[in-house]
Amino acid sequence: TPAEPLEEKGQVAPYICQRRTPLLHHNSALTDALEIMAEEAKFSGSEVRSLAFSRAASVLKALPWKVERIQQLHTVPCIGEHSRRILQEMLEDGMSAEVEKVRQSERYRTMKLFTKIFGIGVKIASQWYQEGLRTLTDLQLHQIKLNKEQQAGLLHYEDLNTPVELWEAEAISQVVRQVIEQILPGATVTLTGGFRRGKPCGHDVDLLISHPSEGEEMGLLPKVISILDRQGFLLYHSFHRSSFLSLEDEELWVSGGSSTMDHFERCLSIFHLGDPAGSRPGATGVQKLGALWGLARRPVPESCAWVDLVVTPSSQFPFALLGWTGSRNFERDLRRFSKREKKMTLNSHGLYHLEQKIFLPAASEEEIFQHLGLEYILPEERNA
Ligand code: 8DG
Ligand code: MN
Ligand code: MN
Repeated sequence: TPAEPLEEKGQVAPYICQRRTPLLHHNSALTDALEIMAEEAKFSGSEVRSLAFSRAASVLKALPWKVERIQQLHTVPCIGEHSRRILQEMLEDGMSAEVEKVRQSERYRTMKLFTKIFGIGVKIASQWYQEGLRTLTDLQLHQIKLNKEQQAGLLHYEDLNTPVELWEAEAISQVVRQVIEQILPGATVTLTGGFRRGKPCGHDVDLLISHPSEGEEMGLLPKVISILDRQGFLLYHSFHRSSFLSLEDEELWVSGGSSTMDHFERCLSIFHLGDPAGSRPGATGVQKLGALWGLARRPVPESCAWVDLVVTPSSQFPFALLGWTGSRNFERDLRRFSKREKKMTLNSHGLYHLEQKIFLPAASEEEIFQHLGLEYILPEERNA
């Protein structure tokens, strides 16, 4: 039986996956403040505190009205004491001294700078901070050791931290589509991640690749990457297993024991985009794509973006689509809801009933929501 839409009863549902969270909402000043606190908590190594602030921000994004007084939040779930205190400050004074102090702090600013280098997490960043490092130049001066991914992240720091626009994401999808069409006709390339949720820009491009007949997609990724690389589109790439899986999950979800390249389902790459002057957003779709093709052969990188390429067999496609569309907050609660409320394990490979010990197949995202007894939430409503 499908769940009742809670919002019709004037209540706000406790799980993010039971709520509709639009991209544009009525409480940005408040959610920005809470998200800074969430980030700061993460920087200090407190995941739990970070999650609490993040959940409080998410619930405010789902409210179809602007919060004016703290009393209005009386029946709204997921707002802890600390969040409430900050919201009260914001509502009464128009700003929160605590949030401002964080925003200005040297530690917060430095941690933000360092964690924006791809592959640098909180642990390494705070180590550097403790050693007295403060700028990207400091990293070079101290000849800090970095792995290949981090080096690429640092080398292209400015470009990679410049948001990717929708038209660029679409042009990249089109390039990948054309390459794949040569190797495996009928294969599909779907733009997922934030762009599928209606965001006009993002930090990367998430592409999901599949083929309607199961098994055809095997071994596709290395071939695609090698062609893209040969054509000069890639500044960097590395293959990964689909993460998010614990070792025991791995046995459950990933069949076939081959550990060859064929088994890598994901490739993280930096795509070369050409210079901004040659690829103006005003141009038509074909012109843009042409500019992209033409400029990509230039020797000097002018602009680039992270591209996440993921391959999925068709039977897992709806699960991968749901898993890679995000947002991260939405995904986290979807999995938490499945486990806690339905005794099911959900990931981007499938849905498993822990008590009945069966996999629940699905031909669409809608069917996955049905299995979970949840009302369907459109991608545009998953911006938690
Ligand atoms: P943005 O890039 O526009 O800033 O936002 P986004 O598209 O929502 O964020 P993202 O970091 O690109 O993540 C998109 C979704 O992909 C997110 O819901 C989580 C999911 N995801 C990863 N890494 C992995 C992974 O290794 N395995 C699986 N299954 N999902 C992943 O980001
Ligand atoms: Mn993304
Ligand atoms: Mn991504």
